[in-house]
Amino acid sequence: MSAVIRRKKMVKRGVSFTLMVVGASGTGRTTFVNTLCGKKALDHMEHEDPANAHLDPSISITPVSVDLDDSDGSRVSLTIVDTPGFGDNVNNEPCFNEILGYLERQYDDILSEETRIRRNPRFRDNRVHCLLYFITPTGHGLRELDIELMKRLSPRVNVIPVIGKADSFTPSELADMKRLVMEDIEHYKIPIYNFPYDVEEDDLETIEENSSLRSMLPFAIVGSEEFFDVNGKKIRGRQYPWGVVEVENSIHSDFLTLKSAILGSHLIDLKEITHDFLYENYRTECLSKRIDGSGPKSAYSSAADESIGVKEEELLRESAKLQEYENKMQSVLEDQRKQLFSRDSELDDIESRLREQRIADDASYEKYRDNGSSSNGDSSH
Ligand SMILES: Nc1nc2c(ncn2[C@@H]2O[C@H](COP(=O)(O)OP(=O)(O)OP(=O)(O)O)[C@@H](O)[C@H]2O)c(=O)[nH]1
Ligand SMILES: [Mg+2]
Repeated sequence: MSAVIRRKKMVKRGVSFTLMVVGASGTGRTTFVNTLCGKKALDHMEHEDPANAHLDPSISITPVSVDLDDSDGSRVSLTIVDTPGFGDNVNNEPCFNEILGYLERQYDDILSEETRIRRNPRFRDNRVHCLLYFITPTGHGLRELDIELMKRLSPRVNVIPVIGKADSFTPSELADMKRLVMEDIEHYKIPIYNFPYDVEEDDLETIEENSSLRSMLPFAIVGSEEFFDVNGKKIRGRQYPWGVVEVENSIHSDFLTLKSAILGSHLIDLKEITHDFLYENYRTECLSKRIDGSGPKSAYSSAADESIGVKEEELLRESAKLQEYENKMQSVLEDQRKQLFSRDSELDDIESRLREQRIADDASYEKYRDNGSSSNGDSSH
């Protein structure tokens, strides 16, 4: 089945997709999500002091699900995973680990589900199919923090870099920023999702579409939760004294291109890469760690241990059942033996009574015979 037909079928039925947004505090993640969903899917964090936003203990990773119906009748059941924004000059390790840990836990869940003897029919696959990384709009390419985080996350998830609040750049600044970011990504060999294509195998349309999307990386995003009147039309945008930046206008931002790529044309590809490549790599890593016995207790080993545990439990249950059956049979045998024993003693009784009877009968017969012979003798005289 061609990818296009499969995509159409899945989109018609309503396809599920999980998107994660990651970036420094205040880069516009929440605004973007609400723009993408066309409604207030997420609330903005209320930070007492924005400088300490990343330290807020109440921030935890909680996925939110939204059903998106497109005008063409397709439906996407979208799960959004917003992550805590991190800051500068502080220890970002807990925040990084939390994000990476979340991604890996979803793989662990699949691993243990795959090795279970009895599958859970209500199991939910929560793997993240795409991660939008909000680069801090500094104008100077990537910061060390951005490089480190993208490098660590890319082996686990399809990372698409975006520049949030892109309206803070002039067009030439934005072009420079995009170029610097891509140079850094290449230089540090960060394996982002770059709309892969194969010149030998893919059709011309796919090659053109993907190379055009690749040339737009990182996508320049403008988000807004407000609408304004532009030439009599209600437009989602950001109002400035000199005019309105229109979110869905491709001259003003790449928002619409990104939206139609992740929720439409490349949705299936992102899901397939997640399953066939990223998850498969994770599985292999866990498996080889288990065989070597090296490294920390891997997710696979815990999945396999769990599976062994389940098998042991089942064996124990079976053996308890057998023991119960054996006990039952023993008591049936015992009953039958008792019955046989009591019949034996009944037979003995009858036998001894018969024997006594016969002795008594013999005695009376002899008495009778003796009496008979003496009376005969008398008559002969
Ligand atoms: N200029 C401009 N400002 C934006 C844009 N998107 C969001 N903002 C503003 O930036 C501020 C932070 O936006 P949020 O969406 O809350 O950012 P966040 O990344 O979710 O922030 P935290 O969750 O607090 O880390 C808000 O004042 C937004 O109005 C944008 O595209 N352009
Ligand atoms: Mg937010």
